[in-house]
Amino acid sequence: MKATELNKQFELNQTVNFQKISDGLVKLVVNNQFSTAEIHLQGAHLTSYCLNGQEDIFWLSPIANYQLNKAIRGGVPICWPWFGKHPKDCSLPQHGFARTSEFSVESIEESESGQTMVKLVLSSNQKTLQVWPYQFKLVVQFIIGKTIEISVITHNDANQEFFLMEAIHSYFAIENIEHTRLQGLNGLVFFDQLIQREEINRDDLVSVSSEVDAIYECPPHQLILVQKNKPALGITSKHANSIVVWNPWVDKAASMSDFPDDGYQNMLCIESSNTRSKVIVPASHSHTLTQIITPSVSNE
Ligand code: TA6
Repeated sequence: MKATELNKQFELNQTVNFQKISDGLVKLVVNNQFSTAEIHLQGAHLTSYCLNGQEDIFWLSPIANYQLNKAIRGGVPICWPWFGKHPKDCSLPQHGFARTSEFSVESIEESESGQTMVKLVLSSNQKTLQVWPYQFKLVVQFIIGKTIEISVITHNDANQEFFLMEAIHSYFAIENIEHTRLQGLNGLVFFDQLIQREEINRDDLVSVSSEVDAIYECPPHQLILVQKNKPALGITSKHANSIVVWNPWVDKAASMSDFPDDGYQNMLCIESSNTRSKVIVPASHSHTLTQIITPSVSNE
């Protein structure tokens, strides 16, 4: 549906506006009393969230692609219904097909407390059934206010159970990666994707000084992202069996055409996810993965 039609259908006292980007792509801009956000209908891909008057919580590549069937580099891509390479067919897109699929708008509402609640939906179709043979309805829900809550809600409309892997693949904006720590992963087992081996993390404050691609198992509900000159940020996960921590560092950053060579210094991916073991969704049941970001928390 075009931006003009969407603006007519979902006019919400000037707090939401649909804008045409390019290539027929449309993004939703939310501007309420607490914060602003931008969500692309392709992939239900959030690319910005700021408390009013403050800096963006998320990192977005300045050389990202905005094209049909291309994932945007940065913000919060939704990896679904698989994570990483497809387990059987490497010709299929990495991280599943949700992030390059066209979502439609199910609803946009304002809560009594002034939050904006957006639901975008992708239902199984001929194209998805060719790569993933199950009937489904995928809803990505955003609750935008003093915090931002992102939920990936999978409805199994098939007559059999299915398995899935998924990640809310959040790129957090970092002032300086060398002065950044991630608190709360002490003692956890993690799978190091770079050396394909399980390790145990012994640091309560995880730092990054080289390429990291780690999948932490059975994470705590809340992590805290600590930076030198910025408020500590709370990252809460619900129904996640893993947390992925990724920074490409120098060489991998240079190898990506949509990622600035020095971009690794100002981003860190912290992903609420189900990647170390598959999620089983029984027929006619649903599963919800959630990440809640609180822009300023105490890290005492
Ligand atoms: O979440 C970490 C990861 O799986 C890395 O291995 C890296 O591939 C990253 O995702 C980005 O993947 P993308 O397909 O968006 O380039």
